[in-house]
Amino acid sequence: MAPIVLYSGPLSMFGAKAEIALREKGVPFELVMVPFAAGDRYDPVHPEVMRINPKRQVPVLVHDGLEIFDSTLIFEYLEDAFPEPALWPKDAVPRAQARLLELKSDEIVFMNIVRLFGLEDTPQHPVAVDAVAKAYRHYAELDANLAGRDFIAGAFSYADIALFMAQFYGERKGAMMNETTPRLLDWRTRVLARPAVRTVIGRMGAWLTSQRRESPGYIADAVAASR
Ligand SMILES: N[C@@H](CCC(=O)N[C@@H](CS)C(=O)NCC(=O)O)C(=O)O
Repeated sequence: MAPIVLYSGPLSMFGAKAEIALREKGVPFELVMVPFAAGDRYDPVHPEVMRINPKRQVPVLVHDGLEIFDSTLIFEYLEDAFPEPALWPKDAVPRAQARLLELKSDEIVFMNIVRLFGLEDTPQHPVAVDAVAKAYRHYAELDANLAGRDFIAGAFSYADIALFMAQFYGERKGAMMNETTPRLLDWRTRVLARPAVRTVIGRMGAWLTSQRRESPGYIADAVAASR
């Protein structure tokens, strides 16, 4: 079987989702880092990304003749192709609930965080206030949901990977998790302790530092370990 190739980018939160999943599965892969334009506006230029993904976005995954894009679709392929260790719950209802949580991280938490891009220095801007309020509303729901659980869908799952990456951007852009959601803070510590997560987030933090950009304090150990 040909090795998996993952096209990602140094600051790609969706690429990081796919890479963390590959590492959690213990599947060997080749990582191609696609150069991005400066700032947070991405501009992948790799010819393979442009050929495979009409949206010109990373992540893109190539495996044995299969060429797919979109981090959530990549999760589904990895689960089908490499069932162990399982990263979705087994039964239909908890599985659907976990998938919904994964989708909400991308499409509710992260989409509100995207609204903060460019407003980092004007947190009182009405758009920023609204975006943070919406992200916090979701954090509060997740915090309540974590009562009696270590991870947001029970066992560690793709839903945790997606939320971890969304909140990482929230931390950088002004929707930081705080003591009003203490279970989420503990959850974050648990997720960050996973070697797959530490590796990917540590390298991302080191990249930010190399560009003289700030990286959240809570990943400092992972960044130091990645050097
Ligand atoms: N829904 C897609 C989103 C992918 C995405 O937005 N990728 C960003 C990098 S994190 C990108 O390549 N953006 C470049 C662009 O939109 O031109 C996924 O889950 O993979």
